[in-house]
Amino acid sequence: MRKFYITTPIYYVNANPHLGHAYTQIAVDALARYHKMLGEAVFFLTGTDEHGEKIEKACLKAGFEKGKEKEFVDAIVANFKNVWGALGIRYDGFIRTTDQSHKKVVQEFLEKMKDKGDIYRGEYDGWYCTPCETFWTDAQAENGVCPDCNRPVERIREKNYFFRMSKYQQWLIDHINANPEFVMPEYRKNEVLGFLREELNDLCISRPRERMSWGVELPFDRDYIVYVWFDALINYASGLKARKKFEEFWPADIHVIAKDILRHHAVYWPIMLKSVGMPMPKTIFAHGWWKIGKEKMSKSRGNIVDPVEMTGKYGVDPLRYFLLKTVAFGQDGSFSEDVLVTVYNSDLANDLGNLLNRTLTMVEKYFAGTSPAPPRAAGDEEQDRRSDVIRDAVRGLFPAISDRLLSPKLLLKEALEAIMQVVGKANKYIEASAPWEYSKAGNMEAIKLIIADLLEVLRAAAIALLPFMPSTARKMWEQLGLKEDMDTEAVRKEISGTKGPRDWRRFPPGTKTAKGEPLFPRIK
Ligand code: ME8
Repeated sequence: MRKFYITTPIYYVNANPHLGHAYTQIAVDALARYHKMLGEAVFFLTGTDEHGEKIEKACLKAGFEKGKEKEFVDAIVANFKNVWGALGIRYDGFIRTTDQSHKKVVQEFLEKMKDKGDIYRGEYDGWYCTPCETFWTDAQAENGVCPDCNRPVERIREKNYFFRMSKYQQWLIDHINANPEFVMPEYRKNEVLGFLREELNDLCISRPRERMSWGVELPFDRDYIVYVWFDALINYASGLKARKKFEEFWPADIHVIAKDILRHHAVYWPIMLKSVGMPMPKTIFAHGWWKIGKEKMSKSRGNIVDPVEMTGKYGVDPLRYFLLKTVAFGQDGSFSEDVLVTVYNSDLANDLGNLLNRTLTMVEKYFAGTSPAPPRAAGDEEQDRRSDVIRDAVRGLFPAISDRLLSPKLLLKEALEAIMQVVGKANKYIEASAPWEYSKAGNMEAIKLIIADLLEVLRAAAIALLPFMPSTARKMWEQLGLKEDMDTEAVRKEISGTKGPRDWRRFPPGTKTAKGEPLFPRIK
């Protein structure tokens, strides 16, 4: 059985999650669900990054004394888990960097690196950006601000431990060039190769305990705490080890992140793995940012959108759909509630919801709520031709989805577009076929053909939507009256898209349909 290991970043717990975090979760959830449907062994890891100066400060600011950090982070982690639950995120592992099992793995990594001669002691004299938890040189932090977030940096002069990254610079360049899918999308790969053109500095990987004590101790010097990014990146290994899944799932197939943490993932992380002799991830995929106007949505800017508030207003699946359908994965998007409402009304209420509603209304009207057996032909050549076009569209749907979702480009938007194109074609098919005219002319064969075709489209669309809008897909299935369990392997695996005659006419004739409430009532 093929295995598929996919991860999200582990988020800082200095505040509750916002829409940007929800975006990564939803995208990874959809991909993990898709791979599970294919019958692969899937592990989806997420979690929280709980150490470091930023969390320590947030904790003090929230009124918790030093030493009470765990109480503070426990409360926020509980909120993260609640939000993921509310958004229908089904992860397989949740790693917290405060887990004992994680700390142990971090220390093992450091011991190995030390043994290899990749760690040495020196003096750090440079800048530090606490919001980004990142060290910068004089040249990088020109004018005293962080080149990533533009906030003031702090001068740090302290004895510390360093990791010999420079030793691996050429190896990393060669690895990226030899593995074109290692950093995706391609424009991000070029960005990484761009910063690898400059000489790589060794990385400071510790903080003296008297300056910053909230973290994992260096195993070979208890006066020091591991640099929080070093601690955090190792979650991808410790998260599997804690669940005894390491042997089965290592290395990651895809680490999904946003572009703000590309350098940490595409430079530090591979070099750390190389140093300890572990296999490399296949792909590091950096998606774009959700912005408000031109500004990145972030806690510190205070321009955040609460995903739970959005789902309260519009529903979980519409939010999932909107986030994945309106922005190509990799690009930035500008969030606007007005656009969300427009997309909801046009795609979900008018196209998808309406197709289900119209079709089931016709099943009731013409066939007393029982699905007709498709006739061989409509007794009208033009109608037969239209029917063939719809058949081909449905047959092409699952292959189109696998082309897009199995592509290293992770074409989530395009996969949803493929589904919505078939839905759009089916709505047009109703207009072009005008069953009400056949009814007047007494051609019931044509009506049977049209309805059977539409039910076929809806059944396929429900399966195709499962990774993206799981509860909508189930509601569609229920209203279609389908008795097969959607969770059986036979049904779920249809999505893998082998072409052939069995892909068509899977809707059982004689099915009692169960038209219900509209899936997506229009929003005024
Ligand atoms: O960076 N648009 O944690 P973090 C899109 N702990 N995605 C966004 C976003 C936005 N406006 N804002 C946040 C950290 N994200 C580290 C990671 S991993 C070993 C350690 C998402 O809480 C996106 O996935 O700042 C981004 O990479 C992540 O949240 C950063 O979360």
